[in-house]
Amino acid sequence: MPEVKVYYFQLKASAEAIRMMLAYGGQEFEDIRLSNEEWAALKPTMPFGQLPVLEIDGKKYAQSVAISRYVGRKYGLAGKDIEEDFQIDQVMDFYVDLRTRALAVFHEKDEANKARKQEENEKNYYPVTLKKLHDIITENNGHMALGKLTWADFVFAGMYDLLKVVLKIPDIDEQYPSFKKLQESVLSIPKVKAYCDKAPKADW
Ligand SMILES: N[C@@H](CCC(=O)N[C@@H](CS)C(=O)NCC(=O)O)C(=O)O
Repeated sequence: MPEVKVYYFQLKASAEAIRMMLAYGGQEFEDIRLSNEEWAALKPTMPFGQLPVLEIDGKKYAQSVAISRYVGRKYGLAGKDIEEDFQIDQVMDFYVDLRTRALAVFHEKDEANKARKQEENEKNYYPVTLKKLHDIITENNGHMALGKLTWADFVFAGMYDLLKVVLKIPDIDEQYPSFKKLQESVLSIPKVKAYCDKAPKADW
């Protein structure tokens, strides 16, 4: 078995899908959760100076979605041809647009800008985008694409707790019930559940 390490912070966020898929694939891995001080020393050694990073037998792989796609392919969580892969990728890109926009507000330092962007998203962007995503998941039998479990479901499930924090929609589980159901369906896969039960606790 290859020697596998996942480097990230003491969070689930964008590393959790990778950790859960490794568990799903029965791959043992070293779950390295860095403090800010440890990260400062390691940052120059990482491909893009950011995390998460997956290391396999000393080779480092970066970018959370690219890693998730790669690990997903390894464990039978991708499409059967390039057309099916496209179905997964287009929903993933739609989801990444949402994530990027929400995180931009979350990280905004200027309070006035933050409030303005949040209001704009709440008025014009989140309702349309979240409804679309909810409809996609509903039409796909509770999944992101192809009507079945794929690596995109792991990305959604792993990030959902953080997404809730950054979107600031208190009743999101009730407004878009497919989201919570999708997360629960991934987290209840026996090998994934076994990993989650043992993993260090993190809110998001
Ligand atoms: N597009 C990248 C974004 C990576 C990213 O922004 N990572 C953050 C944590 S989520 C990070 O490494 N921050 C610390 C730093 O930039 O020094 C991905 O999805 O992996």
